[in-house]
Amino acid sequence: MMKASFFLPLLAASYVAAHGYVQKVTIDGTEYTGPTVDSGSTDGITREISTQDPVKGATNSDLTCGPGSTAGTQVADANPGSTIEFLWTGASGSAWPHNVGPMMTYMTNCGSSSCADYDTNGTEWFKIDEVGRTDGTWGQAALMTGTAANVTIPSNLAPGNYIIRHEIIALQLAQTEGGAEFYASCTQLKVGGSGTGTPSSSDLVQLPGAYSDTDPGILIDVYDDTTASYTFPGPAVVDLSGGSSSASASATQSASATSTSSSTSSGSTGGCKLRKRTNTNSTAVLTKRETVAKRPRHVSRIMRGLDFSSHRH
Ligand SMILES: *[C@@H]1O[C@H](CO)[C@@H](O)[C@H](O)[C@H]1NC(C)=O
Ligand SMILES: *[C@@H]1O[C@H](CO)[C@@H](O)[C@H](O)[C@H]1NC(C)=O
Ligand SMILES: *[C@@H]1O[C@H](CO)[C@@H](O)[C@H](O)[C@H]1NC(C)=O
Ligand SMILES: [Cu+2]
Repeated sequence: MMKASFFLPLLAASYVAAHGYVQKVTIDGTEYTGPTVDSGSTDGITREISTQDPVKGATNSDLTCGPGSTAGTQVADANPGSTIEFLWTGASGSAWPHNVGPMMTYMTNCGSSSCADYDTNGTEWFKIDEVGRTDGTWGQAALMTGTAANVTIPSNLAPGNYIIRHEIIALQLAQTEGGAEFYASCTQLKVGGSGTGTPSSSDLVQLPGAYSDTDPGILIDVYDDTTASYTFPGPAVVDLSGGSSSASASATQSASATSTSSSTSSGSTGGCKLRKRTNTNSTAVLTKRETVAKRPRHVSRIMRGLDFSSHRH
């Protein structure tokens, strides 16, 4: 990853408005497009967000499903082993602008009702995938060429209603506390099949809740040592392979929380640790519209060297 020592004001200015969102989700080849940013549309499987701007602060309530997220009226069918492609672009359709930082995928069980009616406030998530960097190149960088991020539904996941949450953390400003940019997107699924795997309580975290602004994977100078192993924030990737749905809900999982589902990953597994949830309130409140908490507008203009392709803002 090279760090240019010069500053390109025109380029930077033209990029200031470009962050992004999930424009399209493709499930086993079936495409689901939209809704677009701030369109007011709820006709889709992916929850609409109010702005393409990043969420700032690890405890921001918008971390759950993105800024001002609103539930969609649709759910998509998926199965254990399904491939889900998340195509991130700018709100205008331009390419995804960032290339440093992890991508992580979580799921939450919506219970017996459709995820279209599910309030995610306080819900508990388990991590199914994480992609870091290999030899100095982040998996996220592939998105800049219009490539989708691909995730596989765990092969033994029990059937049910689930939201799948794809998250990008852009770390180009993360050497300053609060500088990390969080992008999250929630897509509503109904998972079929005959899997038996359910997460154990120690796999479950709240979002926000699982991260801190001083986590080593969130407060980090990614240009310092570009080949250093990366410590992902949040819990370890869940291992559902041994799960039987009756026993695993309270089972204590032993040492090996390995990432069997992590197909595209990174080799940077060092330091992944399990985090206990901090709040056990998992009461599901069924409302259509998620509560919107306004966050302060992101006004940072720190220019600390301009990466060849990612903007600073
Ligand atoms: C995701 O899958 C699509 C379709 O097979 C492929 O074109 C794309 O390159 C994949 N993305 C990555 C990051 O490998
Ligand atoms: C749990 O959440 C429900 C619904 O939001 C709320 O009524 C209840 O007070 C919460 N309990 C705790 C312990 O936070
Ligand atoms: C989430 O629920 C908690 C507890 O019921 C409540 O205090 C909080 O305001 C809610 N947050 C949002 C964003 O709705
Ligand atoms: Cu951005």
